[in-house]
Amino acid sequence: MPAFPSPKSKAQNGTRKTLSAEAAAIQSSILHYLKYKMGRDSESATPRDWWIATATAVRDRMIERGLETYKAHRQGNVRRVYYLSLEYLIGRLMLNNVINLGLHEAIGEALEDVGQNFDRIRAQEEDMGLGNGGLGRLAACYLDSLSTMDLPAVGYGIHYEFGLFRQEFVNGHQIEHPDNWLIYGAPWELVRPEFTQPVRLFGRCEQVFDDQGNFTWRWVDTKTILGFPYDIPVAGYGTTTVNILRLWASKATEDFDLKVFNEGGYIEAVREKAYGETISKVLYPNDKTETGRELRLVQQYFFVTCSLRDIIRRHFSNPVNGWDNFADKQCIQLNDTHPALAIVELLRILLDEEGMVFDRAWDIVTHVFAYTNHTLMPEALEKWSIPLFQRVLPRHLRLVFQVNDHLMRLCEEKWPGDHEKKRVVSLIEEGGAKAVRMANLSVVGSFAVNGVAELHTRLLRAHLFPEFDDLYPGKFVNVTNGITPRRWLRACNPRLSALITARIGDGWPRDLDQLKKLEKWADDPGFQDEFMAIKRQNKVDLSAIIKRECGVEVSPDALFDVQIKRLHEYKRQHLNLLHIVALYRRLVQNPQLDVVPRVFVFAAKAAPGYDLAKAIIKSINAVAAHVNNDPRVNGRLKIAFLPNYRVSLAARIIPAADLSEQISTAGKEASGTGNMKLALNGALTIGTLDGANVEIREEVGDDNIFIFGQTVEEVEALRAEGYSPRSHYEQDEELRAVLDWLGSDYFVKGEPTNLPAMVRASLLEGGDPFMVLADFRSYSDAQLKVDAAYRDKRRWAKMAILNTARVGKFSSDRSIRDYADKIWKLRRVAVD
Ligand code: 26Q
Repeated sequence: MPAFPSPKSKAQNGTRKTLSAEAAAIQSSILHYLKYKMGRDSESATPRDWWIATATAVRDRMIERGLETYKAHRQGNVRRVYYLSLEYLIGRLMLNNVINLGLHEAIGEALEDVGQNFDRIRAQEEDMGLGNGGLGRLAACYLDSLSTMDLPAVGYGIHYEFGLFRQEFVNGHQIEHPDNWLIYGAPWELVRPEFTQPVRLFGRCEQVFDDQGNFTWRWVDTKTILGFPYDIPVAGYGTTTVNILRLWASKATEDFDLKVFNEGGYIEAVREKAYGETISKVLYPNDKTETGRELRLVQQYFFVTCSLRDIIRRHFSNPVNGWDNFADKQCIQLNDTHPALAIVELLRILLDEEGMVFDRAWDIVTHVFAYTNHTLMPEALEKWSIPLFQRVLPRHLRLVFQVNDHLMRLCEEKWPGDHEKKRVVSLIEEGGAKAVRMANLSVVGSFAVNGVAELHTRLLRAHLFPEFDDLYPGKFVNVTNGITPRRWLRACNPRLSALITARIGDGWPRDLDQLKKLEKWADDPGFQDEFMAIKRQNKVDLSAIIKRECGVEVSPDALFDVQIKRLHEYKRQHLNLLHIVALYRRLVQNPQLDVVPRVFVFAAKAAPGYDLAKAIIKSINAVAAHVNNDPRVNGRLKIAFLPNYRVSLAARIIPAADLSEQISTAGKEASGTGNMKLALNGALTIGTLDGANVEIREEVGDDNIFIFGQTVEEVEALRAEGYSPRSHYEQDEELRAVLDWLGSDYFVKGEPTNLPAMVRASLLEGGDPFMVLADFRSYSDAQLKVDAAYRDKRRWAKMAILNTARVGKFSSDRSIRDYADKIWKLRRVAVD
């Protein structure tokens, strides 16, 4: 640490202020990095220089705690959990890190003292967008909770060079751009070349005799690349624990195909070398057109083998450890099936490298892994075609068959002669193109399988995996998702956080059930006024963002109606759109109509190859452009589709929301987590009985939520009897008019393609697979109830307060406690 002569420098206004010791120390550290890392002094530094210097100074403090944490875990030879996820949707780290480290005030002081502003500096940070949506954000929330609860954990993932695409709208159409988040450097991460791992791919299998005279398999003629780790420290809130997130980047080996090179194939050798760097280049968007891509399989294997070897290395770095206690000390959580190859890879290592017999190896494997399922939709379950699997991982494919033989014997014992049972549980899909079923592999290879909400887990057991539930009693458990209150209240909503702390003290960020204490002021007009004044101020802030990003002027006194999530048919953004068009029509047909002024806020990315999702975006934008500028509407209806939805934008929208749209077809949304963030910030939910909405209703009470639409049972019954969207179209005059209006060229006059007509067609000729039309009237009626509630300011305030007060259950700390108790059997480890 350099000696800076005076930690007390002059603020720009010329006044001198005495800094706290902590502020002085961090200021000295920031100025050091500004000079020796960025090559700047405070005069010449740009905001970006300040941000990197500040982040580096903060990182130093995390490294110190990280070393202590690692020491405590190693010395205790403690049981650890490894969270394997292809996605981490982290967003920005600066504010959360300084809050978790307890440095928020000191940093603000230190920067102000040199004429800088912390909020302006932290705005320089690029979002780390290494995920698609809910699943990736869940992984990020869980890391925060694992550290906060002092649980020994390592997150593993891929160091994508490009995260999820950046979205822009051109004439209302989504345009994708690469997300070059690393371009100005990534100051949080630490490179760890000493833990580089080799990764073998392709090649073929051959049988040879080993030293014991056994005929065994060898995987030969493989190509080798390298996995290069980057560590991101993850600090807990108000505790010393700093766990790490280790992300693997691929590199070519130096001697990559020297043979080709020496034979004069220079260009070919360089091309092959480039392949090595391609593997971690880009995050795949969750896109049905992208299924079955070889590079995606290679990514999965790459990350899985690097992580497993790292886990094994760490286990054996303690001489008292061996394979006998591997499953006692190490537990691996699979975030969906994306890392499920780990099951086969560990089996391969035990059989081929450690020379174990199958039964012992399989026994170890099946005591290490646990699997989280995030979807019931059959088309979203991962499958890999056998020829592709064979080409990339020939040895692993044989092992899949071997495990399948084992499974078939188990089935024969349980259901003698029942071939249908065997067909459905098999790891291999037969008939047509053969494929490996990754979900089945995950269930068979894990000691626990969990769904992510009560309803989801019930359907998982009853509909998706009934045979497995029979075969493995007790394997299926529920862990309802959660969100970290540090990011999703404390950091993103400082005004509400301050109000809450003033009333109930500062214990709530680590014990969210304490919010219940707010209930006693739900009817108190003074508290209601303060609560709603904060909501209004947050809406003023969001209005400025809407003006800047969409060019739309909105009033903070309108009801802010928010739907923010990936664009997908099952999430039914088009149901929301149909209601907006219906409202617009009522207004223009009856100009005196007394409606509650509303701002409809959307934010969503569509997968690049998902044409209907893109058509829905275009349709919302087209209706927005029209409605926002219709003088007859007189500002009572505004629609803002904010581009480039991402974590840092969510953090601005959520505190300003009055109404949270959670309107998926019942049975389709596994959980949802945006619903929890919005309720926590005092938005009321309008929603179906789907995913975690069911549990949100249980917590907040029937009077404080707007439930509509068909239940799962009703959806199933309707499907069984034959659903006819036409009949709804014919019987509901308004719905018919809205669909026909949308399907005309009215909103897209003069444009070459009519995408709203495509949306209409999907709902009629397309059969309306997500039953939008069946739920339209019930949704529209529920929206009338929302209006009535909003008109009564006292009633609304009470409902909003009770939402905040009653959603403590959805803290990710509770989820992690559930995982630790029910699945991981993991204990807290105090770090000095
Ligand atoms: C698959 C194959 C190829 C490329 C990408 C993918 C892929 C990537 C991401 C498939 C799925 C995902 C993400 C799924 C996801 O986010 N699911 C959501 O998980 C949340 C956390 O549990 C739930 O709250 C949501 O209900 C669920 O939709």
